[in-house]
Amino acid sequence: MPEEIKRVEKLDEVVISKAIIEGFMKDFLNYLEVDVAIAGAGPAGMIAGYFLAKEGKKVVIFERKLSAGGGMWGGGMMYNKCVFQETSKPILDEIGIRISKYQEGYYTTDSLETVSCLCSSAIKAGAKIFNLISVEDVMIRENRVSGLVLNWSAVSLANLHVDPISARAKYVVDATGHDAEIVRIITRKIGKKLLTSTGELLGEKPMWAEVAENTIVENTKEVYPGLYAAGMAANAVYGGPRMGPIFGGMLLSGQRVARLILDALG
Ligand code: 48F
Repeated sequence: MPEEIKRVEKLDEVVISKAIIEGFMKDFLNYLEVDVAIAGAGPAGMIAGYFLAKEGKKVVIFERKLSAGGGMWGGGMMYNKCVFQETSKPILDEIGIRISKYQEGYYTTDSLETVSCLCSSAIKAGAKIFNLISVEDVMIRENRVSGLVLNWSAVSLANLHVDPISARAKYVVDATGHDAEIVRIITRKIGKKLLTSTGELLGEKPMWAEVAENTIVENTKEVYPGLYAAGMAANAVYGGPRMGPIFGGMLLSGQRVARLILDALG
């Protein structure tokens, strides 16, 4: 005898729609005023969100794309493995990402497992990720970044003329990767006012994994009052090289930015 299939008494499409809209609006309204707003849900942004939320801070991450994870999904040249070095192992262990030792000092992970664990850990720690939303500008008050200006990514994709809305934050993190999009907005609109040697964005240098993986952590700092750069954006701002498909520096940079902001928040 086949098992009896349990039937749900009633399913109303409009109730389903209301559940989505009301649930989303509740979240969205709640996260328009936060301790930390992060642009970009790549590895650096998500791990920063994880460490900040873990300490009880109210954190929101806005991600332009449908999926979080940035440049991690494809490993190196679409071979879906990520490489990590020894120093990043404690973070991988904390997040519960399984690692394989390749040789002394080199570990590999499955890139899909890595992204999903980072994303799930950040969210479970309390960071809220909104996907499909692009940061298109910043708010500045008294020479300090005080929030992000947001629009649906679909608006720019469709080239629509639609005004954005704004979210206020005590601190903002540019974790947008190679393009350092939020820092570029400052240079474009405010001029040579960055906390770099020239006041300008110094630009990413050619591939050199060993140097890049160290400088990325040093370069993770305040770029303009109220605005920090993390991940590849930090090397782009301070003239560090790229490192290719080794990802430990991204996690260490995300952890460092969280520590710096936790100190600043007091
Ligand atoms: O590019 P991405 O993964 O940056 P990351 O965290 O890590 C870099 C590595 O993936 C890799 C590397 C390692 O060797 O060099 O590239 O520094 O993630 C950046 C995320 O930010 C989103 C973008 O879609 C991606 O998911 N993003 C970029 N600009 C915006 C944005 C924006 N203006 N608003 C919202 N999200």
